Order: sequence, then C-alpha cells, then structure tokens
Amino acid sequence: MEITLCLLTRNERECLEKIYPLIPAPSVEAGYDEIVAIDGGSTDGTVEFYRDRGVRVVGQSRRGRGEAFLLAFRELRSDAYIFFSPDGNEDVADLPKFRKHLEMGADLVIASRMMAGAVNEEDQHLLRPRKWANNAFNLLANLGFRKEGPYITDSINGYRAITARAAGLLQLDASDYTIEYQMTMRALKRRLKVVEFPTTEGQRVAGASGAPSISTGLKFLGRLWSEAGFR
Ligand SMILES: Nc1nc2c(ncn2[C@@H]2O[C@H](COP(=O)(O)OP(=O)(O)OP(=O)(O)O)[C@@H](O)[C@H]2O)c(=O)[nH]1
Ligand SMILES: [Mg+2]
Repeated sequence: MEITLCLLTRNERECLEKIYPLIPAPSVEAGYDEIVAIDGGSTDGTVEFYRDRGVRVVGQSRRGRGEAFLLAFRELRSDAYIFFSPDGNEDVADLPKFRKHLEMGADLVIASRMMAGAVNEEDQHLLRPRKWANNAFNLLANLGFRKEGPYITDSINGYRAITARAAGLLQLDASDYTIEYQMTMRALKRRLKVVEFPTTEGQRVAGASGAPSISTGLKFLGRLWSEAGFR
C-alpha cells in the first residue's frame, strides 16, 4: 500500500523550523512512502522552507483547510493519505501507527484526543470549553449517523488517515475547517470502517490559530445540519 504523508500549512514557517526536523524520512518504519506539502498560499517563507529541503509542494488555488484535503485527493495518486499539521498540536511519534490500521482494513483512522489513554491540550485545566464542545459534536455525529462499530470519540481531529477508495466514495466538498467532521459523518453514514487510537495533543509551538473558536464552532453546527440532510 502506497501512503502519502500530506503536510498541511498556511504560514507555518516558524512552526516548521521546529517540527519538520522531527518528521522521519519516508520508509517502511516511518509508515509512509512520500511526503508532500499542501500549502494554502503561505507568504511567510513556508514554501521556500519546503523547496530548500526538496519537499514537493502542491499549492492551492482556492483557500481553506478543506480545500487542501480535496486537492490532495485530486492531485496525489496514492492508496492512502495521512494528514499532518506541523504546528505542534500533533505528535510525530504517532505517524507509524496509521499504516498498521490501514493495512488491517480501516478506511479512516483518527488519532483521538478524547479516548482512554489520550491527552487533550485542555486536560490540565479545570474548564475545558473546547473539549466539551468537541464532545458535543462527537455525541451528535454518533447519534445521528453511526449505524454500527465503536463510538467515535474525536470526530473532528485533523490528525487522521484515509484510503483513496474511501475518499472517493465520500465525495467530500467542505472547503473549510469542517472537512474532517464531514469526512467522519459521511464515513459513519456509509458504514465504513473507522478506527481510532489514542494520541497526546501538544501546544502550538509558534504563530496563531486560523480557526477562532466561536465562529468555527458555528460552522461545525452548520456542517452537522447540512449532513443531516435538512438543507
Ligand atoms: N493547506 C492549508 N493548510 C491550512 C489552511 N488553513 C490552516 N491550515 C493549516 O492547518 C493546521 C491547523 O490549523 P490551525 O490554525 O492550527 O487550527 P487549530 O489546530 O485548530 O488551532 P491551534 O490549536 O491554535 O493550533 C495548521 O498547520 C495550518 O497551517 C489552508 O487554507 N490550507
Ligand atoms: Mg493547530
């Protein structure tokens, strides 16, 4: 099985300086066969960073994190894709875990920040508004769309892998930060095999989030609504 590791970035030069050196070169042990960067129009030297290191860059013509996924599915001929955001939130130590699950027949593999054994960025705080909101979205996705298989504990996390076959079946079209949620809900609807493993979420190492909580949360509600088929 040919697996492509897709690095998703928009203006992440500072983060890449710290995280990229931690990403193993493609190999059997690393769990992927090539690395491709999908860049959403960076202007801070991110693209130059990749080029200096010989990383293939596919540049988006349309903006949006969802567009990066859709572009990967259109442009890259691979059997499966691992999506990784090199900003510090995602643990590189998990990269080799995806292949095992894909080869055992999973269609979608999600690194979960919520299941037993996982650590969420907010876990050291008493108040965990983002985790609670995420868990509400998880509950609604499971109640609304799960027909069989285990309860999905982290339906929106970006750290995930999907086979090309599954991506083709799901006909995804979300252009924004709701792409992962759409992917999970459609995979549940289609009874695809969704597998999660526990991960440890880290803090962003530099720069700022492009997804402000309240407006992104509202977009998730809109996505849930549209997936429920009400509009
Ligand atoms: N290719 C591409 N990547 C994007 C785009 N927008 C955001 N990203 C990347 O997606 C990843 C996650 O975005 P963030 O803004 O960090 O969102 P977040 O992880 O919810 O926020 P933090 O917790 O602050 O890190 C980062 O690596 C971004 O650079 C885009 O339009 N295109
Ligand atoms: Mg992030």
